[in-house]
Amino acid sequence: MNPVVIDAKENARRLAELDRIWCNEPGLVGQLRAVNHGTVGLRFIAAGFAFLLVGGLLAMFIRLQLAWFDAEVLDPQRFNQFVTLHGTTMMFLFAVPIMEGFAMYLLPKMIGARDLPFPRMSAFGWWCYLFGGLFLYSSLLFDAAPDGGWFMYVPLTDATFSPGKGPDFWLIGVTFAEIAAVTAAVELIVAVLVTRAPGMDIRRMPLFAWAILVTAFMIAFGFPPLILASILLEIQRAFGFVFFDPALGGDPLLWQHLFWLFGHPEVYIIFLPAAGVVSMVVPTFARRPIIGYTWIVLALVATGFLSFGLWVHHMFAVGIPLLALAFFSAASMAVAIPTAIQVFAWIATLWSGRPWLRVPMLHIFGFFVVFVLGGLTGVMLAFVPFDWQAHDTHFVVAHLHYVLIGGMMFPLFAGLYYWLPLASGRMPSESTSRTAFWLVFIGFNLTFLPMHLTGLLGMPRRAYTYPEELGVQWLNLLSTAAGFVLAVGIIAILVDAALCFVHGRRGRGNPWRAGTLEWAVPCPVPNYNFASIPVVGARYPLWHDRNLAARTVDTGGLLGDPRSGRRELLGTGPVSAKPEQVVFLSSSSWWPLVCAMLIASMLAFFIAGYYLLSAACLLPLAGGFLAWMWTTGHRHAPLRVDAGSGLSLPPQSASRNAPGWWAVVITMLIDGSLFASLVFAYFYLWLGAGAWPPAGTGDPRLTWGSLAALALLAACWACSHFAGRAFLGGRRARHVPLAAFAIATACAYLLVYPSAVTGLVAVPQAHAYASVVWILAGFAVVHVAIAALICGFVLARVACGHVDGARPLEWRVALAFLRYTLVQAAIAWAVVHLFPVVQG
Ligand SMILES: [Cu+2]
Repeated sequence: MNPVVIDAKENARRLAELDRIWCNEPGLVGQLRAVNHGTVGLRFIAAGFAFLLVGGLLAMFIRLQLAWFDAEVLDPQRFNQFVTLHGTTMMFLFAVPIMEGFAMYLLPKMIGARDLPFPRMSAFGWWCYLFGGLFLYSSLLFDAAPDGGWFMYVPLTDATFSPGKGPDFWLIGVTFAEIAAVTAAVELIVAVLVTRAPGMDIRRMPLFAWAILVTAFMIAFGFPPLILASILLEIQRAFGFVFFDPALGGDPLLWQHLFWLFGHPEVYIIFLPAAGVVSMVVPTFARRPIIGYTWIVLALVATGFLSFGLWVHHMFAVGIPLLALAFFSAASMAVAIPTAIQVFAWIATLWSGRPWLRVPMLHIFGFFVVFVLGGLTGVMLAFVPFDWQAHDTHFVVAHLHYVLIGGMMFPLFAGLYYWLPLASGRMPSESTSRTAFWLVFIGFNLTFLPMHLTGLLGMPRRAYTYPEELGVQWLNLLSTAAGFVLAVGIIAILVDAALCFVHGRRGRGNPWRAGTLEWAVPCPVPNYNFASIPVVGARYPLWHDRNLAARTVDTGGLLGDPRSGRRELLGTGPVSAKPEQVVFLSSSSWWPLVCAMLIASMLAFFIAGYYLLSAACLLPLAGGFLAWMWTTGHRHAPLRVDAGSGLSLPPQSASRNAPGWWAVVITMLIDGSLFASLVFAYFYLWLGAGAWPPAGTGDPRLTWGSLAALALLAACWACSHFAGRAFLGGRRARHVPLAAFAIATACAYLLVYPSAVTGLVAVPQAHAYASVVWILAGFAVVHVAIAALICGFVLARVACGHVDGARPLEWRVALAFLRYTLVQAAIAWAVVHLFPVVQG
């Protein structure tokens, strides 16, 4: 892979052509259609900070109300609404999306890629996030803001105790915004796996990329339980199903389990990217490679696993068996170990380097102090007796703010100041940024340190006021006053960062003399990042090879010649990072916005109670997605593409490790986690139920209808299997009818199965058993329907000549998804029809 020498005139022509291919279209229309990772990433960051300001404003009202006993700044209901919206905003609309924004903006630059592998999906995710957030806040306009807490515990939030629309706004708005988290998870995992620069094998990946990889997997397994819980609760509220109603076999604790199955990993979903930022900033300012790279990677992975075993520590007070308490208590303490490993590695790196105390480093020191304090109170709370003592007091409020603000916000600001010169091409003001840091640091500690004390003195959390006898009013007044100092500091940082884009001193690229690849892009950053894809030979490529940055503006290397006229990405092997494929990306498009708007109208109709209108939106939505898929990528790519430097590679449609293939694998993991949560719900309810199935549904489980449905699933599998073999063998005359027959059997299943289930449990509202059986069956039916639709789509693609035996990507994707849904439907069948028979 030797670069070719290009003369200056040709180089300039190629750079201009690259710019033409990768730039957004001009004007407002161009902004609405933009899909570039730089644009979308900055949008995520901007929207995240906007939501931070709104959530912070709510916090200021809360603090004013608590400043003195018996204050009447907010009435109790408003107080609950503000507490709910504050928590929800910070968790769902600020902490997670903004880190995804950082990842979307930085990751491709860091791993030497030109864009993320699914640019339209990133744009779509951003619109969903924005609309979801606006949904949540629009509840204030209808005077129907949710007030059940950010954890939305039932029965407080069911139709009996919250008859208004508040919980609906929460459940639907948050789930809508979650689409962004899930799509970003798919996108970021695939980007890290197959679009790294040649030579960046897994031992050379930047630690931020590792952190994002682990985080994205955690999102893939952690968010589905919450999404499922939200869907179940919304179905209970809208249609009277009874998953959480103990009078009819349901269990309110099911909500708590599902919620914290998400909620605890969520803490690490927020913390790990921040830890990744720290691992990038520390070596630069210590001016030496990080110490303990492998240990940090292992710690990240270990944290990812351990964090899923901890959810019950949020439920120590609800009445859990003692053995389980002991296990979750020990696990909660164990998670301190991988975190401590990372902290030691950072400190060791600083110790053995020559630390350079600029503003990003100040925030890192703030992080060390605050996060270690928060970690200590976390270990205290992991002791069950102490947890019982401090439960639902302001001690917990103090702990969680120390962990989350210490663990996330200080690293976030460190990263903001660290990468600001990269994004803006300018330097922030040193004096303003230092002052702002001290305001934040002092304001934060004076706000939350006293809360440990007020909590131990017995001040309950989530209560809108407290009695004078508690004697905590002076401490609360201090907290409130300091809270405003903190707010001023944060606003100062955001204003400073925004002004930097306009008034900052013009810098050269790489002002901190960092060693990682994102600093190799020229300044200002071109839309295509790298004129030719860099080849990496070390963990800190810019320290290893001093000419690398200069070479990235030369078009003599990989993908330097934009002769296809399309957006191209280099695909590499997941472990070795050897070049494997040329990935053709989509450019600007209306479809992400159109699809997000269709979903928004569907959900708006649903909240308003117009269920038929809402269902009617499904048809245009499916059309929108099909049109999107039809116009994706490069439909006539040749079988070999000249990638420059004498390298000829297949396009993604002919490659084994195509991004689309990995995307469907990850999507199946996410969907499988959703399905597993549902099966968990079934068995959880079974464990708590007296009779399962309850009296009155005692028909034989193995009806003819249900057996026929199973037979149809098997027939569909067999046909698709033989169709797949015929397709790869190029025997089209056999493959098309077989595939069509597979689709036909799937459609027959869709007709037969619902009636078989109706025969088993007629009324879903009668009992939790009936409710959960209906959802399991519905889940299988919807999935098989989608799989059939996708298979039909691919058959149409085959007919148009976009897909064939030599370029089988879409066929492989459709077949994998079909088989996955068939297995899933068979498992659902076994749970619904076989399990009651087996357990007698
Ligand atoms: Cu936790």
